Amino acid sequence: MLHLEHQVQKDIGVWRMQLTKIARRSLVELRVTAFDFGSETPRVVIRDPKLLATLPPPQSCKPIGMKDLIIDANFPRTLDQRVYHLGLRSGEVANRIITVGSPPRADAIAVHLDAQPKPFRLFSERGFLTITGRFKGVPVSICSIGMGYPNMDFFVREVRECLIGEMIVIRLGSCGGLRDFPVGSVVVPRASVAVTRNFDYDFYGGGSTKSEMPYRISKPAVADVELATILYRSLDSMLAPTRVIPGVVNASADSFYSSQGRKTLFPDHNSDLINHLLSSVDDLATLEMETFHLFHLAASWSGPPKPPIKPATNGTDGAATQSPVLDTLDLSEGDRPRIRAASAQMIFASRTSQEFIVPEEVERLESLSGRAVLQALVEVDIPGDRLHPDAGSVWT
Ligand code: R1P
Ligand code: URA
Repeated sequence: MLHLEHQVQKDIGVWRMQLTKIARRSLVELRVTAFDFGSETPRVVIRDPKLLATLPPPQSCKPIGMKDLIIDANFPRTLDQRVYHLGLRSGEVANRIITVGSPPRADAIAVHLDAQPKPFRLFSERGFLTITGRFKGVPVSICSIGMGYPNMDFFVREVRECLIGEMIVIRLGSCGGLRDFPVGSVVVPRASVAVTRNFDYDFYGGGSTKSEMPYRISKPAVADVELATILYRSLDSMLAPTRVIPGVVNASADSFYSSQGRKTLFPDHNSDLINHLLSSVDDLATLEMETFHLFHLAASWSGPPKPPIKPATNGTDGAATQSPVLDTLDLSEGDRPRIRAASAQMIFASRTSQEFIVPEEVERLESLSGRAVLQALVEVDIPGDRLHPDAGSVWT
């Protein structure tokens, strides 16, 4: 504990030197509400809305991130507490989130947000776009994250650091259909598997190795059942006559091309991949690139770290000592805020008929599906004590 306090004081000392221009008050007074015990140097995260309000306001036109002074190599943040790639800080992202792949899709969905308060909009230097406002009075965020597992990883981990309480995420993305569903249908998968290129396979030499397969299929990661049910009902009622299909399985690939069985100029050894996937994964219906990682991270997150109880070393009777701040983090399993995830997948490409969706249909589908996802998000019940505080947030 003494060691910890020493480290925290050291960090605060560095901050004090560098932040005096920004916040003319004693940093020792800060209400520090998150600690990371996993790294050698405990990390201090400010979530106190009053303090955050004294830091510079968000600059929606200036990209934030890589050129700012960063104070922690383990979980990089700028001095004004912004995460490194999304550029957000606490109070700029809501508990209920729709995540999409492209900024125009995010903007098309943002049209449905309430006019007041005016939605907050932040583009990060790395191309992540966050729009936060209210839908039917409920705080929501729309996050455009780009493509693939790494971007989903940045999004989930960095948003989780900016949020107090539950994190409810619905991905709205496009996909390829592997069954006879028409393009323009929407799928709500119950689970997803990862399909990854096996880099140990002999791709250059003709693939003679018998022991290695060119692609690997993971075990499934599952959607949150209640969230997926609410999502399906909302899409089904708002998209008619569009077909909405629940309960199938998705595969998230690490390439749009090779590990989705497409032919390019590269020797990808994938001519039999789609048949292999269909025969190996029950109920497989779609291929895209992010859902597995979202479900996997949501399932593996077990809440903020529980503070370790360390024996006292200051000559007392050895009883455990903890600060009042740390005590507030000592949550039992059932109390821990969760990450709950589901996915809505719009079939843009039919891999059976080779059809591709037309642009006018994309526009209609993205807007209607976006509205249905927002509706699903606001129908999810989050107890008041698991909501990020309104005070100091961009949605007040
Ligand atoms: C490929 O074209 C991209 O489209 C799909 C895939 O998952 C991949 O990201 O999703 P989005 O439409 O959300 O980007
Ligand atoms: N997105 C994908 O990842 N694959 C498709 O076939 C269509 C959209």
